[in-house]
Amino acid sequence: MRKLAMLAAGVVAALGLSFVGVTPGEEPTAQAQAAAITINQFQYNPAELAAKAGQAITVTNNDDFPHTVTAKDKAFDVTVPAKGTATVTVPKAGNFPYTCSMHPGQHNPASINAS
Ligand SMILES: [Cu+2]
Repeated sequence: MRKLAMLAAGVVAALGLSFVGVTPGEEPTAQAQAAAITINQFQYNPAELAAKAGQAITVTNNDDFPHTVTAKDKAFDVTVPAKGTATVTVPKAGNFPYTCSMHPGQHNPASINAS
């Protein structure tokens, strides 16, 4: 009987710990929302992306050939392999129009607005 009581206490303690682990205030909701760009048939989507300066932006290329995400002012210049992904980081706040250096003029106008 004493063993059973100790076992029950252990279960309660374990449950108590797990409840502490899921306290809403401890969830990482304060972090910046994930930012992402998808390239489909030469189209950057979304055409205008809001992000934070320094935030990692995942770019997914669904096309069969590589593209780039190249800021007009060269603040960033990333090649995204065919059927692959790359990460763009905007170094500072501001509005950064960008295009693809491999197919200039063939992509939709796009920009990242970093705050
Ligand atoms: Cu391109």
